[in-house]
Amino acid sequence: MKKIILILIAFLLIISACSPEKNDTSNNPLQGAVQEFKITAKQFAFEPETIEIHKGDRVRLIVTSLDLPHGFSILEYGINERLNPGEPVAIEFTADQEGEFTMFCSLYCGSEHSEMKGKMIVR
Ligand SMILES: [Cu+2]
Repeated sequence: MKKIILILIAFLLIISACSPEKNDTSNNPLQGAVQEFKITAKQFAFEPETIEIHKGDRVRLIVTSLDLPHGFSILEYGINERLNPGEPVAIEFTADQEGEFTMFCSLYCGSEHSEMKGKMIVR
């Protein structure tokens, strides 16, 4: 019985010794920084078209439509917002998945709606 308690205590010590390390990386100014991007949407493009961030970054996108209602979506991040013209929408998330993700208009806005895309690169 005592052995089990000792093992449990050892286990807890290992866990508590590991978790401060995790906190350290998230406090690392190079890794956990907030990256803010101002993105505009209009028929039929986003500007900038490509954004690059680092895995672990806290990201704030401020997206504004300049003409008609558009949508702004990044499926893999569960993002889908409606953009009313002239009303900035703030979208915040942590870049926890690495790769290249399509950001696209999710609200029909005209003949080239399906071409209205951009790219988010998370390294
Ligand atoms: Cu559209």
